[in-house]
Amino acid sequence: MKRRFFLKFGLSASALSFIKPSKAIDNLHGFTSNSDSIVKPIVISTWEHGMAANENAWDILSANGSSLDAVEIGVKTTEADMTNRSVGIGGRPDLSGQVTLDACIMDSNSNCGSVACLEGIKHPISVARRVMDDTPHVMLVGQGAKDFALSCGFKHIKSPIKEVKKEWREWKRGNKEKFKKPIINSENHDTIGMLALDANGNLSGACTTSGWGYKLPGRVGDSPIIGAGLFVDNEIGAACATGLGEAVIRISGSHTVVELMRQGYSPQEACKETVSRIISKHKNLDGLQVGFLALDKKGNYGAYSVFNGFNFALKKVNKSSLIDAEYNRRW
Ligand code: SD4
Repeated sequence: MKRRFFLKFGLSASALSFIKPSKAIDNLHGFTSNSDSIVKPIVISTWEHGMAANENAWDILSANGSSLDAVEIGVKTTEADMTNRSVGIGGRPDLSGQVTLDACIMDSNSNCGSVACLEGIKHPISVARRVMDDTPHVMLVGQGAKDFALSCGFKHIKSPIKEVKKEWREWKRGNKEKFKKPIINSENHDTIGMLALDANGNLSGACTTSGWGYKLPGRVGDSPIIGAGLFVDNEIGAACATGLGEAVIRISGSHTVVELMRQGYSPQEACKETVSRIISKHKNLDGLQVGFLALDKKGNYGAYSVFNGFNFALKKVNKSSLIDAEYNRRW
């Protein structure tokens, strides 16, 4: 039955790739909109914790600050929340009990910085920004990322925190097998990805996570990988991903969303088509939740996920809301 459904969907997914974008291409880069009005500033971010993160980002955006500062300050809110089990030091550890963090940031000039498998630093997003601002590199990992962070003055924080250690011990007792798929939407799916368009019309994005809970030590997900967990092209739009990173990496998810917008897809259509690609590449969708969020140059936004349950936070002038994303199927 499942296979039949997959075949059926596979067909509709490939058919979808031939659907013409709903709006006409109106310039050389293929950026499209039916309206000339631009909604800015605006910030959107993944999951409910995005509400608080957006508020802090908004403080920057509403004061004419840059989208780059806004997304960094915004996601730091979630990183600092020790009750959040999927972002920052309070996040779930790997199989060996160590919390390792992934983060990246990208600005309107296509500058980007990233850290992966970083341990013991409270704000990986700010380390990623320092990689971007202060080094000729894009990505630092593991001990190298940590040494760099310490050399920049970031303090080492002992992790895992007590509560996380306790939860890990309990998890280990109940999970004798070496490796387990995450439970959709209730485990491991709370990465914060944030996209902002500032008053000057410039886009930036940030993404930060502790990754797949109880992952194999050394595992890196999509979140610190430019093009997978996050991508920004200031001519077109920005996108970020949440969910099972392996599936996102396989199709360079966020880059795909932005490239579809370049072809004229709306942010919503681009997220939907990218989810279709993920679905068409996986025979078994068990545990495979992925959600995409996108924002274009005119402040249009969209989101779409494989399964129900994904939501995102939106903040613009006179509006702050949590929105349920559309999805392909019910979990
Ligand atoms: C990862 N994509 O490490 C991250 C996890 C995530 O919402 O997004 N959770 O695969």
